[in-house]
Amino acid sequence: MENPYKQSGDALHRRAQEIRKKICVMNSAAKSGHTGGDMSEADVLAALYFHVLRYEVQSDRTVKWHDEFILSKGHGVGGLYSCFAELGWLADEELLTYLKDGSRLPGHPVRQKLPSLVTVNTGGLGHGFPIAAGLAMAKRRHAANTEGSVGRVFVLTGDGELEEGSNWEAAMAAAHFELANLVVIVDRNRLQLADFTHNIMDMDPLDEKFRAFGFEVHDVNGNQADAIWKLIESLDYENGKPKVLIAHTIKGRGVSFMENVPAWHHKVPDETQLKQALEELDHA
Ligand SMILES: Cc1ncc(C[n+]2csc(CCOP(=O)(O)OP(=O)(O)O)c2C)c(N)n1
Ligand SMILES: [Mg+2]
Repeated sequence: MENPYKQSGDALHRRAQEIRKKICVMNSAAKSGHTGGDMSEADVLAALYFHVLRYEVQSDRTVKWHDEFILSKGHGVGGLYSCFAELGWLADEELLTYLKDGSRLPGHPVRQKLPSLVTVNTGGLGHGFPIAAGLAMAKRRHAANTEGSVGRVFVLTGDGELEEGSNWEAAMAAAHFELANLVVIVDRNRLQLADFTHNIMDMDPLDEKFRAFGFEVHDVNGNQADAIWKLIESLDYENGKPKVLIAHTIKGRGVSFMENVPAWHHKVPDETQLKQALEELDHA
């Protein structure tokens, strides 16, 4: 099974920008959402869904996954819904139901609302990575039992999220069980809810921490979709080592007045700001 798109270059970059435009429109309409974190992860999502992840859209429009993705930073669900809309799995009009009563699009990903699209319900930070480790182990066993190829598991965590101790228990286990098919991607935007991570809980040197836990560590420009898929395609998934990609990103990426501004964690654009945001995103 392959990725059905395998997009790269400008086409892939435009996907990320379209995802960002949808985020701005959706959050603005809902008058709520986590705009900054949605925007920082857009290139990672574009690289994964439009190039890396191996899946098949079946005739009944459900998706069969060979690889899996877990959005551990579940508050970044606006990015995920917008990516689903860019894939044609959700209509743009449905994005406007975000956070409304009865909508399939609540404020965190819910599998029961979007079966086959959402792998695991997240939102309480610190759970996606441990679940991803278990899933990576299950995929390896399944492949051994069926003599099939091993599916990979990708999990996106926030950098603030890594303050949750459960992540480090999962890291220890992932290395111990040699989960070479597990790829943790850290959205390293250096901001969390209210301030910069180094003011709240400094976690540098993050690379050395992961290395000490037994991970293979890679740094990547997390706002460059081509750099992300190229790195992922270059990895050895049979070397017994779980991987972490420290994806250096900018929170609010793509819109000048949102970038690196802590308040945009939970702010949404008003009408004038939305117009400017869409213009900037169209021209970059
Ligand atoms: C266990 C838990 N504690 C607190 C929160 C509230 N919360 C939502 S987002 C957030 C900040 C997350 O920062 P980070 O992981 O860096 O995400 P990003 O910068 O990508 O938005 C917090 C504390 C939560 N969702 N779960
Ligand atoms: Mg962050």
